Amino acid sequence: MPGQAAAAAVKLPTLPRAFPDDFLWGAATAAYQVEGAAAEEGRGPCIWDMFCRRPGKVWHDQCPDRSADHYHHLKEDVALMKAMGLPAYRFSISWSRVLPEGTGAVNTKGLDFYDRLLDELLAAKIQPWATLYHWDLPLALYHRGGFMNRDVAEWFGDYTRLVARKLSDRVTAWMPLNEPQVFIGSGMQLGRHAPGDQLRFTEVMLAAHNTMRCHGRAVQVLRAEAKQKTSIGTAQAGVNRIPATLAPEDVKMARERALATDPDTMYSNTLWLDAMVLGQYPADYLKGNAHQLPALFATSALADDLKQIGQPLDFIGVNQYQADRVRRGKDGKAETVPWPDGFPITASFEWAVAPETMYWMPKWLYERYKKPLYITENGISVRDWVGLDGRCHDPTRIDFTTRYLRELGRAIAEGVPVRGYFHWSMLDNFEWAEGFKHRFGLIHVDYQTGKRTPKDSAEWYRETIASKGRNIFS
Ligand code: PNW
Repeated sequence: MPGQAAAAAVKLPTLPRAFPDDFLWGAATAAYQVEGAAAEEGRGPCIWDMFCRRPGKVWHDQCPDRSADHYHHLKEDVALMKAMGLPAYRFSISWSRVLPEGTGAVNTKGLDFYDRLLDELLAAKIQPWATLYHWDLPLALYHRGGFMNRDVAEWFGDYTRLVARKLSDRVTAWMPLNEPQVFIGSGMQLGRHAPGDQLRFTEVMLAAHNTMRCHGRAVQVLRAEAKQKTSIGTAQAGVNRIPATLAPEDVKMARERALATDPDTMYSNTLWLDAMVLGQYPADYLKGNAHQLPALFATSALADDLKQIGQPLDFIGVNQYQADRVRRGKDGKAETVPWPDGFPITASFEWAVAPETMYWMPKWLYERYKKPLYITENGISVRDWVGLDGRCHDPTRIDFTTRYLRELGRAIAEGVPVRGYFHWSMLDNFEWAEGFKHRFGLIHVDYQTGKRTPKDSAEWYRETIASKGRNIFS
């Protein structure tokens, strides 16, 4: 408008020179993606073992029966982490390895595997960070209704108690669930992940609600059973929005969208975090789905459930990969801005490279929830292979991670309490419906021989950790 000066662009904090001394560096994996040994030593099948055997569901019908065979390479893998100078390792426990039927009889050998893993990690001075559920529901529990069955919260609580009694003397931090957005949304609504269901929203929401009850129950059990002072959080799929420009109205719109929900979908930050941290479902979600909420939502049971779901948490973990760009549209509403021709994408899912998500999302999540944050996953799939020189050169991963960590440094410079970062992934592994197509590891794995080859990025990460990230900002 003539005469009206454009508002000054939002000013970003300048980059620091290093990460804080007590910043925690780590790398992550998940049981089903790396362990292999699918039918060994008493492990029961999980929903992914069933899903992988449905033709056409996984790329080239691949099954991770062996995968990176971490189950048999435990000592070697921890030695590789030690050589990297890794201070923390995030892994998950396979429910059906310790309880083959999901409830009842314990598989001692399965539990022993995690026992040995923890001993190795502690001997290498690596902090163990444990996820209790990274998408591998025991198949026997799916047969009993899985997350549709209200009893699932007690099943999960019993599993948590068993694990806590055996392992909590050594685990530093716990995350009951990894990315419920994805395992409920893609698994039960979209049918792209195990168990492959395509249910109506009402049923999906009931499953989501029961999933959150699992989370709350597990937090209660961990607080009661933990044998040492423990830190409990959650690992969420960041549903990320970044401003298309630094114009104040674009920043405002992106923030609004990052903290909003859309009806019909499990993909948002606030559906899950409002329930887990604030003990309530977001009003926009209840309104947008008012015509299709489970009957339970109209009863007094809901308030009791939310009390259980909203257990005090010590931190929020977010997994950060990609983002959408948002601006204020002509009608004054938020609109998604298409990426320009030739924009950089990663090998997996053609995700946009959007480092700014590491600045904006922690900042906004902190403003809403006032909890310390960890980046519980961040990384990139690259079409890596071992070269003729016997080494695995992955400059793209180094460049990607440098860009993302710079923006995380910006958030920390502004005072956002981001306490640590876990790279996804420690090892190449099974990428769910994408099979072995994608390689996310700092360490290359030859799935035929089990041979590990640390990539250039593993050496780079070692230098990053040792220099507290000074190499990132110089
Ligand atoms: C995460 N998204 O999945 C999982 O926690 C890992 O198991 C997985 O290997 C890794 O990211 C890489 O894909 C995601 O749609 C799935 O934004 C989907 C999204 C994000 C993360």
